[in-house]
Amino acid sequence: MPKVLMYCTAVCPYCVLAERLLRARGVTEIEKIRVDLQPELRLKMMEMTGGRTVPQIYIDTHLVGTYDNLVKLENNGELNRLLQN
Ligand SMILES: N[C@@H](CCC(=O)N[C@@H](CS)C(=O)NCC(=O)O)C(=O)O
Repeated sequence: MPKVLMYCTAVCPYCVLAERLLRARGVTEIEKIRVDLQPELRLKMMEMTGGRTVPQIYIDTHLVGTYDNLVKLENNGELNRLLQN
């Protein structure tokens, strides 16, 4: 199972939805980076992902980005492929 990393905050419905979908696809470990607790990491997140909102998700080195992007991958079958690597 590839490494899954998620930039998130404490109160974030899209982060909850993203985690739910990832867990439904068999992901057991998600490294969470709480950008609300560490504002400097939000800056890093914005630099790395080009996104301002949370969640921002990586599957290994693949930048998924937002929850919307995660759902797109789910709908086109790419999510399972990425998680099988
Ligand atoms: N379309 C985005 C929506 C993400 C979103 O709105 N996240 C909220 C938290 S749940 C956020 O980061 N709000 C802060 C902001 O807009 O600056 C997605 O699919 O991830």
